[in-house]
Amino acid sequence: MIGYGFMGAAHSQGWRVAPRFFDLPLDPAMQVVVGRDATAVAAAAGKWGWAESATDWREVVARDDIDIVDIVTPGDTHAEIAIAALEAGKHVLCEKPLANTVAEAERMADAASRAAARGVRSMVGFTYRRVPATAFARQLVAAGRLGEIRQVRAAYRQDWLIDAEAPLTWRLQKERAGSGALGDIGAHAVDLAEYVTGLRLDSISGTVDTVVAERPLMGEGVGLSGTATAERGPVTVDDVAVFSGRFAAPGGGFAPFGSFEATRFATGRKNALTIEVSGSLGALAFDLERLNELDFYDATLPADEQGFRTILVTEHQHPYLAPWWPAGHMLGYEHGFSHQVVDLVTAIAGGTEPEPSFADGLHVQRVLDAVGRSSADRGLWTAVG
Ligand code: SOE
Repeated sequence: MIGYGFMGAAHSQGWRVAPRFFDLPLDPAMQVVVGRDATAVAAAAGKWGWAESATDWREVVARDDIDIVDIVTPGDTHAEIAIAALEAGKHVLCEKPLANTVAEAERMADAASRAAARGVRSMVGFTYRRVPATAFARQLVAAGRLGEIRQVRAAYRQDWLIDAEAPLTWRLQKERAGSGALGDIGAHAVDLAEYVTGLRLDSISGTVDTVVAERPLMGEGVGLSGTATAERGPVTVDDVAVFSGRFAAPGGGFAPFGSFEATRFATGRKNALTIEVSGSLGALAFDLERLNELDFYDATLPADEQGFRTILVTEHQHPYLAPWWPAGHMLGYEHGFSHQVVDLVTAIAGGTEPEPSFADGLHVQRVLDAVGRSSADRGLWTAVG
């Protein structure tokens, strides 16, 4: 695993726990975690259960005893590490968003395609596809229970930046993160909307902006928080993104509408990834802050029986649930990372292409890029490249 911050902790939990609950066809060994600070990454290895720690990712990627490279670094290093690992014949799991630019994502998708021809697999870490409720939502849509999809509303709302004195972390610096709320959490909203509905966005009209233009520079500390210093620096990414989209018309019929929001200034919303899908026969609604529940509306019921009802998605019949607990005992944010390990290891063992692929990640990058281009041009409707 390359990196050891917040996602490093979440991925470590997934690698360690998945083989203990799921009968995996291969047994992943948590061999080495890599970071620039030798002392800090050695401590991370001890804390999260990695056999070794190292500071040179190129040396680790070249090792014969390494089969999978899990990239959990900020986006500015995804392309270099992923392409080197794929060319070294290693399977790659890369955190979202795939890259900081479309050009980088195109090079990564190309490397992944060439590697796949040699049986080397790759996946992007959009873990919210692996929440049982969203996987079940996709099943309901695919089974036709919503009929023709007309509208999709997806938002990812957080509020960890409403304090203007919160420090300038790497997520607020374009050269490290590529974009702000748009790429960090807007990417999740786009991927989830397309995963649940099976639709693909092909045009965008949007606007992005920065609410707080400069912040205190970081002292020690990593990740989302950290301590502030007296010096200040510019925020070079978006804080809020709002955009509309049209999905490619399935079967040449009506091109469904999409409404999207990604913000770190939604006061009171801590990790509210929400989606609502409106169809001709029904609707569904999900909120990550209530991740064991899926609200479902069946418009085919007699009028006096209609209404949104909450399905508790904890039955063994539901996706991913069987190896865990009895109904009603609930799963959490961390379980999606175990499910990600299950799906990746199963695909590697079975010789199939994991999803979402780097090509899927490139498509999301093109959607994000279209939002930025539209915003720079008065919100003009812009094709997804
Ligand atoms: C911060 O916005 C963050 O950690 C994202 O980077 C993650 O992708 C998301 O899952 C939770 O929030």
